[in-house]
Amino acid sequence: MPKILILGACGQIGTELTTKLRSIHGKNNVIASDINTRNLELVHSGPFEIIDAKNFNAVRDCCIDYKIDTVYLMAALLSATGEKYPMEAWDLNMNSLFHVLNLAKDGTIKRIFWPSSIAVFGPTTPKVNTPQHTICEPTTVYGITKQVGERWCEYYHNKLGVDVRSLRYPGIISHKAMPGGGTTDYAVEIYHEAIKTGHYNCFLSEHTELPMIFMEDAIKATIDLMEADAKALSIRSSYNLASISFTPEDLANSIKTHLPDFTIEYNPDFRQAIADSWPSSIDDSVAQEDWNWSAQYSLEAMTAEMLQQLKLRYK
Ligand code: AKB
Repeated sequence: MPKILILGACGQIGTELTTKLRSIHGKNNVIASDINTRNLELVHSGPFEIIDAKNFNAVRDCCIDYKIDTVYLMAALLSATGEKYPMEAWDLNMNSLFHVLNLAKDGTIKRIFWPSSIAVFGPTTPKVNTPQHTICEPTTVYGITKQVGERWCEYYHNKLGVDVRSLRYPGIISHKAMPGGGTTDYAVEIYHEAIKTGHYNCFLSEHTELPMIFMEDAIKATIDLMEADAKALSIRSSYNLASISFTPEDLANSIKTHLPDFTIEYNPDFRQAIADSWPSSIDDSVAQEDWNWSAQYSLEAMTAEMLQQLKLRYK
């Protein structure tokens, strides 16, 4: 059984990753940690430690105390927050990565998952079916941290033998924990507002097409990659990952098939420029070839599931 530490476990992905990994490996083999205890359900569902991922000694001591072999580093400041707090984003996103890379280099831990993002791409990247290997000139602080992080992951693998694995996540849509500080967050907020008020004020314009993925698929991709045979992996920077691409208008229309009275208005803010710098669709054929990746959820299936789950929550 692997012994796993999740840093940033109370966030949008960490919450569901922790639950899934505990169901696979047993709750006592999956240590959840975050900077605070904001998700009480998670805190009480198995071992939990308060850890600031920027604090090397705290991360190292936890790895030693629990004899951790695998770390999922999910703590990060995302694109919109990164523009407001550039130095904080650099500090958290880079130093937490160096801490776990160095723990693997020293042999304290054996395997790392680190999320990258479609934010590594920029306005000079081909926008449609963005290839695995292409121009990456990100224009956001978050994108810069992810691009630099990818280079360091590949360096630590090639030069120092570190088993680090990574995915370039698209926007992730889920109904459990809310995302925070991202540009793709509109695609989660819209479902909550559709159920709560029947109206959404969208911060992106109606034709802004972005790559997205439903949480179930994102978790499956993460676990499949971590379970893949190391010899099959040709990418040690970060794999392109694709599922569905849609615009706010497409999403509103899919909600209207269930809630015909739903209305939407568009008032783009500073996040529009971030979205405009990102691809509209991603080519993930290398992930398909190396570790058999394929997504399950369509926009229609995701909308049906999101609305059903949120109706139960808000009823
Ligand atoms: C964001 O919008 O910042 C994130 C991402 C695409 O990495 N969801």
